[in-house]
Order: sequence, then structure tokens, then C-alpha cells
Amino acid sequence: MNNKKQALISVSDKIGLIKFAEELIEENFSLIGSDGTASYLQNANISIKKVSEVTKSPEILGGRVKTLHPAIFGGILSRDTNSDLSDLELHGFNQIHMVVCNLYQFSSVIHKEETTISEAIENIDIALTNIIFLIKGGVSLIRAAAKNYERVIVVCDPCDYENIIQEIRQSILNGSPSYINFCDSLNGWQLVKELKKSLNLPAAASFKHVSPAGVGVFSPKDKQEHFSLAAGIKTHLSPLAIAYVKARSADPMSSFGDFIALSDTCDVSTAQIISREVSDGIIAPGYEEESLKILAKKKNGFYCILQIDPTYEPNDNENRTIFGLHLEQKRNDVVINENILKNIVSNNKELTEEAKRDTIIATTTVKYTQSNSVCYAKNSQIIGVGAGQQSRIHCTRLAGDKANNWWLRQHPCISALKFKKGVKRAEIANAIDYYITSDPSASDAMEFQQWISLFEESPMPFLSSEKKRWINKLNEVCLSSDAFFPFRDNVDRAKQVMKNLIVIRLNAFILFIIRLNAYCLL
Ligand code: 93A
Repeated sequence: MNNKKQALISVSDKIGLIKFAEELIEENFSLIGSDGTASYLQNANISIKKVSEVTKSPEILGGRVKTLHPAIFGGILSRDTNSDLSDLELHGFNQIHMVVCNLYQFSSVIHKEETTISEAIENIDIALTNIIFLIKGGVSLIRAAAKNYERVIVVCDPCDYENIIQEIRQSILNGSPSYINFCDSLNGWQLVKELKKSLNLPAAASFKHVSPAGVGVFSPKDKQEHFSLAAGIKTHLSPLAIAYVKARSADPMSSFGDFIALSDTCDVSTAQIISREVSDGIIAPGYEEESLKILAKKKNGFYCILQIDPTYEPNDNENRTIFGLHLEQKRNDVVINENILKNIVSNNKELTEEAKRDTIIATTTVKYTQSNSVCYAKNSQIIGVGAGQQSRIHCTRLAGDKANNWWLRQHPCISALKFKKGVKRAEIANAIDYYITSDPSASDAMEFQQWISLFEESPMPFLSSEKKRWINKLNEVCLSSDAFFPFRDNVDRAKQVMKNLIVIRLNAFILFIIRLNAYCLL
């Protein structure tokens, strides 16, 4: 299969074509042309295949059959369905993503007195059904592309070349997104867009495998120095950059190679932070010119940069095909804002503004996390995500462990660690995780030696008694679950150890807002 997008060009009027073809190649299109068009562009040193090379069949009947072949029409008319794609694969055909076609100049030809009937006839593009179409234009290529307009761009007028290129540049900015990139980016975008709408503050998400590894929302109380230090950067951070530092700090190991979603235009400081991290791609409603240059250099120029129209609203229904079966369901359009926090069923009903904000963040995050999902939030960021577990208690524990880990990383002994110069950020994240989760002195000697070699000074042991003491200081955490707890286990355990438990019920679901004193026992 061809990974590049394909444009088929078959034009009578060759005005502006060379520039347009060059620009399409710059935008990562490969070109196919009917004989005259392909020769014209090849003479201008432009790389283009002749249709006959693709169809393995020459033009015949003096040009009456140029493009009429299943390799061309299959390429244009195929949809992104399993059945259409497997048909193409079976025959070795590739999809065509753009058709550039303008018709024979029939009307100017017949207006010449010397034109004979047979010349006029050869200047009729086939698939013209009547005289009205003949004047307005329309060939099989154009009709096929127009029929499949959801996937194929059709260009009939050289006056549109400039606009088309502008549109392409603005809509697929860099790199080639994969299937999973689209799943991550479109879910991530919805998440940050909703958070921005409900909290009116910049939000960022770090997605992996169609679930968020972390989500951060800027808070006016956030201290600039704290986040600059966390990101290892000296320049002033914008609110959006701080939101991403928070998102990335929830679970840095899981965020390795993430897909980033930003609620606002990506500015330079956000791009600088991102440029230091290992990441697969980004989606945002816009990019400052300088920030685009910074990001476009990532991954040797292949970093996937997507721009989304912030006003875009999809249809109400979503479709999926599983094993050939088409399924359709209504999109989850539940609005998560303060209005859903009214039904407090616990005796304690004192909901602070911070608790409301963090519950909105945790609940919006579970909406875009693969079920079963449970999320913990604190200080306007996610600190633990439990995703995709078959059992809810496992999900709660997983999210709890990650939240504990996040809190242990805030211990002063972590910021005191002295890494050697040149140790990479990903290695630092792994080394800190090792320090927190294992007992270095009791672990494999080689592994320990490798770990210790990263430091300028050997770290002090992080004793389990100190870890427990520190974890017990964690408080004011919110927990949200994407569905009800079927048994009492989660609730009972929470109640045993927590003061100030506040429970909010939403329809059949229970959302917890828990200000915990020792939630590590969950
Ligand atoms: O006679 S046609 O209708 N038969 C075809 O299969 C066909 N495919 C493209 N004419 C056909 N075309 C037309 O050829 C296009 O509409 C375009 O106007 C022209 C470009 O031919 P060339 O690339 O050989 O200059």
C-alpha cells in the first residue's frame, strides 16, 4: 500500500498547473496524470506517474479511453470501509484522495467556424448526459470524486488552486497521522475543549492508547517557578504551557510518546516544553508561527501536527464497524459542569470551589477514558488514571497507586536528586519511578548499578516508613468513576479511612468527591 496521498490530474486547461503540482508534492501527495497532462508536467521536471503505469493498460482509441479503469475509479470511489479497502488490497489498487480535472474546451472548439463534426465529438468528455451538462461540465472523474466528496477533494477550476493549497496547509499541518493518532487526538480535543468551556481556563491532555495518561488545567494560583523547575526550563511559561506540564506530570512514564491535545493556540513556551519531550503528535485549534517551526522539527520533521476548527460540531450519532457489522450509537454529549454536582447524598455537603473544579476535571476525564475508568484529581490536574480494567476495584486501586506515585514524586527528596549531565528526561522519569516503587538496596545488583550510575551523588534511601508518612499527608483529592460501584467494597474502604467524605450521585451513577486524609489504603 502507498502511504502517501494520491492526486490524479487530468486537465485540458494547463494554466497554473506546474506551480500547483509542485505544491501538492510539497504537501506529500504523489501524482498520477493522464498522458498529455503527465508529459506536460514531466517536461517541467515534476515527478508524476502516467495513468497507464498504474492501470498497466495504455490509453486507447486515440485518447477516448484514458482514465476509465477500475484502478482509477476504484481508487476514487472507495470508502474507508473494511469491505472497500479489502477490495482495493485484493486488486493491488490504492486510494486516490484528490481529482484535479477540467474538461475539454468543447464550447470554444465548436464556436470556431473551421471545426468539423468529428473534432467537436472528440472534444466531448464522456459521461456527459445532455447539453446542459455539456455547458456546465461534468465527467466521470469529477462525478466519481464528487460522489465520494467525504474522502476525495475535487478541483475543476485553476482559479481554485491557491485556495486548495491554503486549505491543505491549514488543515494537515505536518506528518501523517495514523489510525490511533486520530483516536487519541479527537478524544483528547473533545476533552480539553469541554474543560475549557466549563472552567474557562486553558487545558491540556496527554493521551496514550485512547485514554488520557494525564490532564492539566491552568489555575491562577499556579506558581511559575514551580512549573518551570518541573519542566527544566528557564523561560516564562504561559498558562497553556503550565497546563501541559501538569498533564505530563501525572504519569510521565505512560506519557512517553503521547498525543497531546491543547484547548488554545499553541504558543512558543508550550512548543518549547513539548519539543523536549518524547511525543507522537499534537492537536490544537491554532499555532503561533514560531511554535509551528519548533514543533515541525520534532521526529526528524515527521511530528504529527493537527489543527482543528474549534467551531466544528460532529453529527449526533457515531458509527463503528466490528467484524463487518455496522454499529451506531448516540454520541456521549453529557455536559459536565457545576450543575451535575447538586445531588450531594452524604451528610457532609461542604463543597469548596476547588473540589467542584477538580470533580469537573476528574469527571470529564473519565468521560474520555476507556472503561472501566476511575480518575483522581487534585490542584486542577489529574494525578491518577485507572483505565480499561474489567473490575472497578482494580481500576480504583490502579488509579490510587498512580496518584500515590504522583504524590511521592512531590517529596523533597525527589527534587534533591542530583542527576549527571546528559541524562535524558525519559531516563530521569524511569529512575525516579524506580526510586519510588522499589527498594534499590534489595534489587538486582546489575539493575541497581545501572540506576546508581545516573547520579552525581548516590541518593539517600527512600524508606518505606517515610513513604507511608508522606502519603498520609495527601489530602483534598477528588475521585470520579464512570459508572456506579456495584458492591460496597470501594465505598466501605473509602469510608473506613477518610474523614470529610462527600458523595455526589448523578442519576444511576455515583461520583465521589473525596477529601481524603489517607486514601492510600483504598
Ligand atoms: O475522452 S475522454 O472522456 N476519456 C477518458 O477516459 C478521459 N479521462 C480524462 N477524456 C478523458 N479525460 C479528459 O482528458 C479530461 O477531462 C481532460 O480534459 C483531458 C486531459 O487529457 P490529457 O491529460 O491527455 O491532456
